[in-house]
Amino acid sequence: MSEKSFQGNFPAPGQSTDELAEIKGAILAKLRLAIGKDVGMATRHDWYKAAALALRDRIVHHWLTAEKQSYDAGAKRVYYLSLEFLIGRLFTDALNNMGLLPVFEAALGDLGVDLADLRKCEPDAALGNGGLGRLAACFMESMATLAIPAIGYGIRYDFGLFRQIIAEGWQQEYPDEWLSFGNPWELQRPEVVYHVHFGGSVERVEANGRDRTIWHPAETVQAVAYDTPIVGWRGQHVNALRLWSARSPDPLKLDVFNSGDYLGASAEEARAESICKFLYPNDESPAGRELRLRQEYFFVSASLQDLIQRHLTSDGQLRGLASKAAVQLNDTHPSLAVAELMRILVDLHNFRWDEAWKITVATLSYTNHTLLPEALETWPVELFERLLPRHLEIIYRINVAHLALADARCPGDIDFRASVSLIDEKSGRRVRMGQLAFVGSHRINGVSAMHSDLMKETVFHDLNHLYPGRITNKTNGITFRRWLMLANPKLTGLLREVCGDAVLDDPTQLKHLEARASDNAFQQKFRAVKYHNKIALARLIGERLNIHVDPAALFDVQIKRIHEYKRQLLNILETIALYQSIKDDPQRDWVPRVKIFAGKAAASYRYAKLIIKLINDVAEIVNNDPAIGGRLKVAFLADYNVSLAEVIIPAADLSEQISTAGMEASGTGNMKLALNGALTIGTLDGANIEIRDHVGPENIAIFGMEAMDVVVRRKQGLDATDVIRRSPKLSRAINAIGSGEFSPDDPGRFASIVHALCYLDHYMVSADFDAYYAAQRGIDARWQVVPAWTRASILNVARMSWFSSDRAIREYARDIWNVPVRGDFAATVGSAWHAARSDSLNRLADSPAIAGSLP
Ligand code: 26V
Repeated sequence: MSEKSFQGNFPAPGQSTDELAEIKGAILAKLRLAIGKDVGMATRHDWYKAAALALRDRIVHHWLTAEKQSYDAGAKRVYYLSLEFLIGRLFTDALNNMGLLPVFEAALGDLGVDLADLRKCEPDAALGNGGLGRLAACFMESMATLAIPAIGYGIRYDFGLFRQIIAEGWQQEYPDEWLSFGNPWELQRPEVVYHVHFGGSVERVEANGRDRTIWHPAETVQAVAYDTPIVGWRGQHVNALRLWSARSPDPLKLDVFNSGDYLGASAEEARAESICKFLYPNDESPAGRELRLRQEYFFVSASLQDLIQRHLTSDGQLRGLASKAAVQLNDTHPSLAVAELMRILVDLHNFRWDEAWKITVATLSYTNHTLLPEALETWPVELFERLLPRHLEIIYRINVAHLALADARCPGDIDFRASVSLIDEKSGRRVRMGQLAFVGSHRINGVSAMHSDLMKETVFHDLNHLYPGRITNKTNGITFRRWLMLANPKLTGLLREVCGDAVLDDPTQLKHLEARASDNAFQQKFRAVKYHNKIALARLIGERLNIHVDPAALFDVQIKRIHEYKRQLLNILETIALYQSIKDDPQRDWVPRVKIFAGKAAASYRYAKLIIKLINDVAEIVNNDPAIGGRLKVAFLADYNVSLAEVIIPAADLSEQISTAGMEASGTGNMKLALNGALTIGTLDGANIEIRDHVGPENIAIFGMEAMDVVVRRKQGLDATDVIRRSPKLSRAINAIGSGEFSPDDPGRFASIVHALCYLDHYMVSADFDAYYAAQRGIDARWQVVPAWTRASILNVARMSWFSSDRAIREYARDIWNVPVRGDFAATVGSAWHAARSDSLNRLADSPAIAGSLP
């Protein structure tokens, strides 16, 4: 490192020389004192860590101030309980929110280090499966932005969601060792440790004329806290994401150890630590997976102990808990909170049952994220009894009162009683976590208008009758800081030109774009931004897959978990039909398309893995067929994660949201893509419906069966042979798959897919094919009229502001949590704050490609 670069050049505009020098000094100090390297020895990764630690210091100052303020004010706090937080990378997110991106970039530049390069050293934190986990991450950022005092509680998994590698077209899974290089964001809190108990027996004793229950557990595990600061937009407020790690309270079992049995001594430790070893995938029903139930109780117990201790420290008693704490259950995974809070209040703090129940219900609320029957959590009573005997008793007692209410509401109605009961008596005796969460919560929300309506009509129909008014809708949202500003800095720059800097604080300012939607000069600039982003994605596809794609082609994107109901199969069938049509008529002016897929299949979900193989087999044939002149390309990008999404989404022209109607609770990728100017082709499902309402029916392509049609058709039977006979394109595409055209090495490979399409079309792939194919040709026609397409794309951006997670969180705060939120920033923070930042963002965007997660 030369002497000259230490002196630096000019500070970035808006940053003082003092600040620049201070940041440089801080990074160098971290490199020496925290990493133990000097400049000459430092690797890129060392620099990343040093910079991250220097940034963390600055965040921590704000964190402590925010913490003290809310504590002093006795403010109500939100506790967001979630087994998943799909965070991605934090470095540029935190820099951006702190307003420190330009000065860090300049400081690092002076030190001879490229910030864009460092960004790639950070592994994606993939502590989630998909939508539910990413929503939790967006919500954490919005709660910090709105200055809501909040803590996110979850598990610090040693391994996140598996890494996906595609080998000869097949998915292979590898462990995600995201912590192997350390994690500069987290602060271990060795003093924050709770005991979590399992098993044993329950004893009834009488004391002071009252019956008391004592649980004598057989096993104890310690939960140790690790805090990650989550900084809100403009850095004014910081909240903690507190993740629990498990360890044994008696790691070496001294008596065993002294006897020389070292292996036996560490067995208990291994058993305790297994709780936080890995994240469970969304595959078959979790029933029978004891470790998953242990994870659920482990994090619920530690989190409730933590929040109760905090409450007692400030308020001294638990009577007013609900006025100071709002506990949000992210799906049913934390449902045990209902029984655990009752246990704490009744067994440990001597509350009367009825009073404890009032406190519990007033404190808890529950978000439902899916109606898929196979995804609704239940646990065998026998397992519950063995692992959590006292909790099972409590659940039984809750059920007695609850069923008495049911009997009073619908006397003699056995079916009603069975449907609302916390215990399912039909398929072996099982505890129903959805019913438990519902009964123990004052509000239950769905995640899109349609989903909330369906909750009332289907799964929770009878509970809604019994507790009317509890179900409410809170349509999902996404954080615009990550999904617009950071992912698409060029578009952000353009939006600032048109809407003013206020758009950074107030997304409704996007409406000013509308006036420019048909303006030719603006359209050109808008298209140039999209083209720039498409070049970056084309480069990535070239580097990773060795497939050459033309950035001028229509980029057609389907990125999400692979699941039958999301219907990647429908998309690939249409791809095959289009391929066949181009071959039939090569002279026509076909719109060049690139079909881009990404997504992971659960490791045990064989059919989903076969769909991945089919996509890759089709890609192999289509991409190498000279007869179609490169007008159709298929690219499956491996290892879909948050960072990959940040590259794909800004480059998309067309967003595939084609789930079987009634099956996608909301979707949030649909929002990210529309916000970045992709037109949606989709079914009337989840939040697609609200997206249509906002962007206007003329700016979205809706096709296919509606939720009611699906119900009716399923009742009629699922045989699709008639549909196929009537659709020459579909039958030809299915025949091509069935005859081994795409799998000459193994012609029977996709026989199960062909069979499902013909005879068990549960997901309506065959039934919706013709409508989908026609909608796609409609897209082709629209694409060819460039000004009209651009206008629709601009109007999508202009009209998506409502889908900000800030809006969603404001609604939760007002309707469910009863906590105040900070008003608009324009009023509270100077608007010149970010004057210099877009340059830095643009430079980041120009950096070649994302690096894969670290090994
Ligand atoms: C769970 C399971 C478990 C068993 C078999 C297959 C399967 C498939 C899906 C799921 C969903 C788990 C919950 C979830 O992630 N839901 C998603 O939540 C998002 C945020 O609310 C929402 O946007 C998605 O539509 C919804 O699928």
